[in-house]
Amino acid sequence: MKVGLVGFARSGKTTIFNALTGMSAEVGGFEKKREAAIAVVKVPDPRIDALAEIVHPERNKYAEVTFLDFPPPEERKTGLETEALVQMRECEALALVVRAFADATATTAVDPVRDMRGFQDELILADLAVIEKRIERLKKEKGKERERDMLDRCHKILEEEKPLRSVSFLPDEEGMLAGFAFLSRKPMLIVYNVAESALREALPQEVIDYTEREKLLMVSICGKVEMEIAQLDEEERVLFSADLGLTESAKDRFILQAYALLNLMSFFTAGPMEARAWTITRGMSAVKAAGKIHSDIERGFIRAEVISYDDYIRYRGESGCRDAGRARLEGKDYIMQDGDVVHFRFKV
Ligand SMILES: Nc1nc2c(ncn2[C@@H]2O[C@H](COP(=O)(O)OP(=O)(O)O)[C@@H](O)[C@H]2O)c(=O)[nH]1
Ligand SMILES: [Mg+2]
Repeated sequence: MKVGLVGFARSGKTTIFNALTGMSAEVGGFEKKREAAIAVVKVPDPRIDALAEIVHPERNKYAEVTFLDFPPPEERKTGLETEALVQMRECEALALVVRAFADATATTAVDPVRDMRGFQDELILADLAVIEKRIERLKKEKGKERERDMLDRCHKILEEEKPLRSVSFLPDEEGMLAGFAFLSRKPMLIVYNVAESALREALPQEVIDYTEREKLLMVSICGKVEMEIAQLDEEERVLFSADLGLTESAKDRFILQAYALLNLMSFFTAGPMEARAWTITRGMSAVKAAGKIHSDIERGFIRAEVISYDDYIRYRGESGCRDAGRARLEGKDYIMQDGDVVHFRFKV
């Protein structure tokens, strides 16, 4: 999963990036770079460790999230940078960092709702530009009425200052839309970057109202504190976090919300080689899930041997589950459940 950290300059993107990844990219810098910094983190999942205790695999493989930290737009220039736009379109989700802490060097007062709206507008403008260019093109081409109609409809929605995320499309439109990778259509998580002094305070009502109205999920993080925590060693981290009343790290909370936002879940494979988590969308069928591992397995799919996670742990692995009658054979259309431990049978 690829998540882009976006937002206005000095909202704390790089600080949050460091908090989430344990990196130490330069904070407060006005990077000359135009491309995003990239880091990959493992998705913490204690279920993998529990499976490994039973099968003793050679290695554990966790799911991964790639974070991109976007540089601020060039000063005096409006709009998003072309280079950044290309990378943003490749992200599966955006995390909009909004500043809710006072900053002596900031040129504007703290106003998260203004910033959320403002950035949303940037995304809408970027999408409008793409649509207008494409519509011009299509005027010179014959046919493609379906695409024309769809783009006209998108144009209208955006002109009303609404993101494409807020409306639903027909399945064949979804197919046409995919190639455009519209930014305002991407799932977006709000990262509310609070001041250390406000860690225990309730969120302002207007922020709650706005995110509810726009149906946006939000995590509240104090970037500065979380970055310091992420850079401590394990033992100090536990002590320091407990002191502040933080039970889960920013990374854990963020990833949980990102999974919810993208409607994701994990299934597992466990054997002598590895215990491994695979991330899929909820509601996916067994045959499609098999394709996540390898297209050959999807093509030659015969059946899936499925054990629910709880049973796997209770009966200490596969043979125990078989003896207890807890190992199931499922067909192509079986809907995968979170935590399923699976063996796919397939012909080559
Ligand atoms: N007080 C406070 N300052 C922060 C917090 N997060 C970031 N900052 C400061 O805000 C400034 C901009 O942060 P940076 O991460 O570089 O923002 P970016 O431009 O969005 O990447 C830096 O001086 C940070 O130290 C926070 O949670 N609390
Ligand atoms: Mg930065």
